[in-house]
Amino acid sequence: MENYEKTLRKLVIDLFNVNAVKFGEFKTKVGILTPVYCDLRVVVSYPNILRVLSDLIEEKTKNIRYDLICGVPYTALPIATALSLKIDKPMVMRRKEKKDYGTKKLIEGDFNDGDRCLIVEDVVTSGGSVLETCQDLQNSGIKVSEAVVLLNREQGGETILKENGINMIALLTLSQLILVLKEENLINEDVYKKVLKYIKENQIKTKHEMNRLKLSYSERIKYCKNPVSKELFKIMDAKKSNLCVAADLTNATDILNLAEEIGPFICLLKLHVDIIEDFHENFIKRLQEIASTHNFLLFEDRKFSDIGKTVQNQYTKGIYHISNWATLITAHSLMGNGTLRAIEQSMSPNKKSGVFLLAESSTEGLINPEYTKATIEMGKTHIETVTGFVCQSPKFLDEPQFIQLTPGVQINESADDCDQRYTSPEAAINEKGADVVVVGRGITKSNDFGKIAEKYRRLLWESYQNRISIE
Ligand code: BMP
Repeated sequence: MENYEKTLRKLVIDLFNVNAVKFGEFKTKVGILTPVYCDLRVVVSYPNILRVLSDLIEEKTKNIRYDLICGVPYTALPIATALSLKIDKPMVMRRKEKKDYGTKKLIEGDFNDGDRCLIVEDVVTSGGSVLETCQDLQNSGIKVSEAVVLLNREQGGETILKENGINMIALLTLSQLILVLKEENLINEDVYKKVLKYIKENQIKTKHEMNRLKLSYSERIKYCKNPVSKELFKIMDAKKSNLCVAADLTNATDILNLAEEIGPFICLLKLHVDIIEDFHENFIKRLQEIASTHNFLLFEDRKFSDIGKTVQNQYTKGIYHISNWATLITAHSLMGNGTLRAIEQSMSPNKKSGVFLLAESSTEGLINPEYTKATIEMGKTHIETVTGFVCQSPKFLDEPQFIQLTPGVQINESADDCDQRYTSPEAAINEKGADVVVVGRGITKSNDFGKIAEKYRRLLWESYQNRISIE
């Protein structure tokens, strides 16, 4: 084809002139405002544009081998038809609404099992419509691995299609299109910048990005809105530790000795401060020094669960003054949003703080999947406060910014005599979806805290590395 670039440029101007690309403020399907709207339906009225489109597609796909063409219904159907006529290759058509009478075919037209099909689409944002069409074609025995599109909105669709085995070829990207329009003085600098900003800020998350279980801790930092989550991920990455030790001892000196010994191997030290028989402020001061020396965070497992006002008093007052020293705390969701709001109001402005919401228990209690899901939904409405969830299963939480904390882990035991159930370190990470694992008596009952903590750290870290490396 003679001068592909020149033809493409003219196409952009024509699309602008027939209002197939508009600038202003438009609401997208999912309710967000976009400064650019591309509606290619109108090209059906312009045979000259259809002709140019088929020329450009022919040129762009000349190295691809295929037997059939299929347009994604409806807008791309005339484009696919124009291409089919131009290059003399047969088309098939996907039914958007399945017939409930007659043959119930998904795909209309003549084809053979194993035929290779080129998908034609007008605009790709998330790639969803292309994928639906591919699925029906594949279910009918047709092979699909290539899609040609007029406009790539550059919001992640290309990667999503790639994840699903489809190679996308675009005549134009949205940034190329607006550059031409700016150079032709059809849009001003301000509109141009607004669209670029929109593209950058509205990237659709791919399956990989949405799956916390497949991302490394350091990759997840950028998604975190709670400052403690960020800090915790950094510590975990730096120390190669996803181990939280439950220091459930009742003597302050014993806890300090334990903390000294296990300090190098943990990312969190979890306390039940109200079981300590000789609690005093110096104990907290010393613990903070050890935490700072060994770079771990202090975590009070108070499981706040009263009305907001009482929670505020429990969190900030009494003899423990938890809010002064605990970087992390736990809370129940059963009293509703008020608990989190009360905690937020009482958090010290000079210190990073975060909350783990209890979504599931390691014992067989009354918590059911509905409760777990509702707890996670509640947490998502407090993204700046919630670090993550105490949970036992990988199926409830995808979002990479939240950390799953899983207690009930021991190498040797499977239960205690009070309904606690244990799983192995490997299963906690790989089967239960834990990001940070809580080990209590598995370490505190041993006679060499440091040695056994290092063993748990190594097993947990290796399991995590295994989890993210397996496709
Ligand atoms: P151990 O490993 O010794 O069983 O200790 C587990 C720790 O985790 C305890 O401090 C307990 O309060 C806490 N925990 C739990 O075991 N299951 C849960 O569902 C939630 C917890 O906080």
